[in-house]
Amino acid sequence: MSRLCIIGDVHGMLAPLRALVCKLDIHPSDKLVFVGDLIDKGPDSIGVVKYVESLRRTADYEIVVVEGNHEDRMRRYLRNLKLRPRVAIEQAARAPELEQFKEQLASEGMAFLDWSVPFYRCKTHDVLVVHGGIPGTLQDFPVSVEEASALTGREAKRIEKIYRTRFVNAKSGEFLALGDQGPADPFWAEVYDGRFGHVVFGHQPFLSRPAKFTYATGIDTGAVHGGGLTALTLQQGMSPTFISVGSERFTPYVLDPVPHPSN
Ligand SMILES: [Mn+2]
Repeated sequence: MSRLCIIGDVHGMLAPLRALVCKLDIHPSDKLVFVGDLIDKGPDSIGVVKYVESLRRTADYEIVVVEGNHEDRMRRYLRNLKLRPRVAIEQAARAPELEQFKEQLASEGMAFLDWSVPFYRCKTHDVLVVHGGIPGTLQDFPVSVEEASALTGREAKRIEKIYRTRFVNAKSGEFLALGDQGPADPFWAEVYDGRFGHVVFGHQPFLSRPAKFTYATGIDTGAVHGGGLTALTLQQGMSPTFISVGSERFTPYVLDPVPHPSN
């Protein structure tokens, strides 16, 4: 029976990633999916990308990388360099790691951004994998990655919120930028009604153990903050299983923690 293995935010933590892939013992009929944010914050982003690319070339199972807000930021930077160089210069001034990482990618000849996808829907296991979350105002979800890539303007902007949704407006369900939330505004997964199926997501670290909501599961256990790296494995007819490995703290945990759902 095939398994779907979904790995949380790696953020340049190569050693835990290698250990977790080893522990997962992935078979040819399985599929390995990343929730995004392979890069930034941690010690070895380029090492992680190299490892994932080499797995993709050599492993006998399929690998999918869903983009996180950090991949999205890199992609925007590369696009701006071509189309709006002045904006790219401003971006690089704020975040010098962008230019450095671009150079590293180029010298390694790596193109993971060309094959990463904005989301992943698995019919067999009936889940939708996104990096961040689903704002309550999102009424339709693209049926395919192709449909999503063809979106422009407002429609594209609306769907791009899935990379970075955390809190949503208590009344309207609208996306709130980090820091704009008030005490009454819920974390998106607390109020998500399951309209696009069960969602597996990263982005928001739930230190040391994954978070199970009614229609969503958060699997970023904060590898880069010392909380370990976690995979969720799904297999038909079996209960979902979490498999984790420990990690050393590289970056302190500074976000407002979201309370764990009671389960
Ligand atoms: Mn993220």
